[in-house]
Amino acid sequence: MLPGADDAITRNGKSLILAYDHGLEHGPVDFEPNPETADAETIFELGTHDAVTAVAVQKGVAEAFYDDYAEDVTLLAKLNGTSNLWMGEPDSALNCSVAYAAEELGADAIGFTLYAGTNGEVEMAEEFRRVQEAARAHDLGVVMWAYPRGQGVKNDTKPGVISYAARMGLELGADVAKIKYPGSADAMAHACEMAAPTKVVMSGGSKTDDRAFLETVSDAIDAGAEGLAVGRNVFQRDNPQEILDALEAVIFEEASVEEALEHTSAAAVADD
Ligand code: FBP
Repeated sequence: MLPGADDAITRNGKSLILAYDHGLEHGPVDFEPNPETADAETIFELGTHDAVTAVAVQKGVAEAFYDDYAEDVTLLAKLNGTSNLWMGEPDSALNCSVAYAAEELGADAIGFTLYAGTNGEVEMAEEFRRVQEAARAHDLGVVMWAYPRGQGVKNDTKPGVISYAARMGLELGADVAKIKYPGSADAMAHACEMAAPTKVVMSGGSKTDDRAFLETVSDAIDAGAEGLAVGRNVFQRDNPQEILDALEAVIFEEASVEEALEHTSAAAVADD
């Protein structure tokens, strides 16, 4: 971890990364709950919300859409990724170089998925080494999608697996490790301690209701996470702006979940 390397993707030391690589990782099915989100412009518009500190996309989406948002949105270029159609051991193709991300796309940070526990872990870690060192040379922050999975991993959200993933972020030189929530605030706190000084952001996961989602985010922040990297829990909602307002309150304004819920329509309905 290089002190300050995550500055470009934080606001007052906290971050909310809007992840939008789902078209590659999961396919168009992820856009079905909110069909206009198939259009990346919808996401870049959300990226202009004050709460969003960076938008994470693959190279092709950045090439097609980022120019119009370069003034208002910080770009995190996700360098590797694989479709859900791939049936082999978990692996992730390097789709974009660090130099291309920095010089052609205008990225401020890069993202890289590392599947510890897969048969391809050694090759992925070697690739991460090349990417991490190139990112240093280009002054780009490094976010590791630290997702243990594959034959070596029976339960990918077990506390010991998640703290191991977080620690790998530190060991391999990530500035930020993006990890799944390990089920409790204590386990999240332990994972954050194991990663330090590498920062930790919580991965959003599949869509849950407003209260459950905000409670998990709030627990993660209280446990020491720097913030959140989230996709479906924002863009699959009927009103993504509202949940961004609520997340801004929890992540940046130390609001309680009750206070944050005031930003959502669920609260408005309850008041009627
Ligand atoms: P979500 O908040 O929608 O879970 O997005 C976070 C993310 O890491 C995305 O960047 C990625 O596309 C997706 O999750 C991968 O999910 P998984 O590999 O668990 O299916």
